[in-house]
This record gives sequence, C-alpha cells and structure tokens, in this order.
Amino acid sequence: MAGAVVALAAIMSAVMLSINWNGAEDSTAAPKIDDLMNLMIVLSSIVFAIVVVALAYALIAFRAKPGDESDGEPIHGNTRLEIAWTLIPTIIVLFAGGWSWKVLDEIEEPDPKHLTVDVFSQQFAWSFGYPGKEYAYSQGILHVPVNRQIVFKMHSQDVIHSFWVPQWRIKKDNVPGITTTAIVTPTKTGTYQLICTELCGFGHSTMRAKVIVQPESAFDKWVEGLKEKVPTDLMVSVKQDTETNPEPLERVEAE
Ligand SMILES: [Cu+2]
Repeated sequence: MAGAVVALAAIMSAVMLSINWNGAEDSTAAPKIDDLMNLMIVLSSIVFAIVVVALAYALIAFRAKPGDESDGEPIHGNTRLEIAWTLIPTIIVLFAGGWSWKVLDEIEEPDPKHLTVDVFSQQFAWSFGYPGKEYAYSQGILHVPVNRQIVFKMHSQDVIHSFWVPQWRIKKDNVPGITTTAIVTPTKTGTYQLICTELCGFGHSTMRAKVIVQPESAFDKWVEGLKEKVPTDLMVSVKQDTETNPEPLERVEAE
C-alpha cells in the first residue's frame, strides 16, 4: 500500500510540475511564488495519493460477496485514527501557512529606493499617477522602470477591481474607500498586460491596460513627456484613502 501511495504521489507530482502554469517569471516575486506553488502541488499530490489508494483498497478488500445481504459491522469511532486525521492535516496546513508567510514577507520587504505609483481603477479603465514626478498622469498605459521596487498605491473610484500582471504574479484588490498596496520589482523589460481580475461589471473583460517595463532613463524621459497632471477628483481619492488607511509603520520608516 505504501508503495502505491509513493508511486501515485510521484506520478501526480511529475505531471503537475511539468506544466508551466503561470508563464514567464518577470519579477523578483515570481520564482518565489512558483516555488511555493510547486511545494503545494507536491503536498497535495501526497494527500491525493493517500486518499485514492485508501479508497481503492477499501473498495476491493471490503467488497460484499455476492448474495451477502447482512448489515455492515457497527463501528463506534477509532481514537487513534481520529487523532491521526486531525493532527496530520493540521501540521500540513500550519507548515504551508508558515512557508507562505515567509515568502510574503520576503517579496514585500520594503526597499528604501522604491518608486511609488498611484493606480486609479474605475469601470472600466485604469489610469496612473506618478507622485515622484509631480503627479504626472497617464491613462490606459503604465510605464515602470526595470529592477526597481514599485509600490503601487491603489484607489478604486467605484467598485472592487483587482490589479494583476500575470508575469509578475502579484494580484491585489482595489477597494473603494481605502488604499491597498501591491509591491513588485520587475526584472525584465518588455510589454505586458494589466488585467482586472475581479468581476466588476459589464465591461470587466475589457478592463485592461498596457504595461511597459523599461530602463530607468527611458522611464524618466517618458514621464517627463506626460502633459497631464492627475485630475482633481482622483487626487481627492488619494488624500481621502490615505487618511482612512494610514501607511503601516514599517513602510513609513522605509521612506
Ligand atoms: Cu474588472
């Protein structure tokens, strides 16, 4: 039985790990998140194998003989079994939770040289403000420098939206009335798509923006060329949201 569990877990893991689920890894967080997911896949494969092998064994070994109409044996609990099936999942969940905590801590480690970008979401469009560049404003297109930590401060103007660039992995809800933060360090230049990943209304599937990751000098030049400033009503949401959701202490220290 143990052999069957090991074999099935190995086959499941091999098949699941061979699939590239999330595409290119283009931020510092991406490989860490993928490693975490791979670990979860292996753990899940082991649990899956134990359950399926036990089920198959029970089906075959305890099959009623033809013509056997008698009742099953009355069973009143099994303390050892109950302790085992409570303890083992608890250990697995705590281990996975602890590991996730560690990964989240690493990928959100604040860098004093970070760049802050405001993200404005509304049905059904994205726009962006660059506070370090006197609140220059761009609509439908986001530029960021490569290899620098970007702290996205997100302000929804209406309903809940969600910020997601698949190759960066990071995904974060934009919630009206409060500021939410996503921290990303892109590691590759190129063109990406920002996708709203929270069903937000009729035009949700079209709520996308172009993302360009480029060298810092090209980024600076692009921001300089922006003509508009963040409109007043959006600036109100920046101020209001910050008041209702002050920055965590460690972030303030990092400024
Ligand atoms: Cu949406």
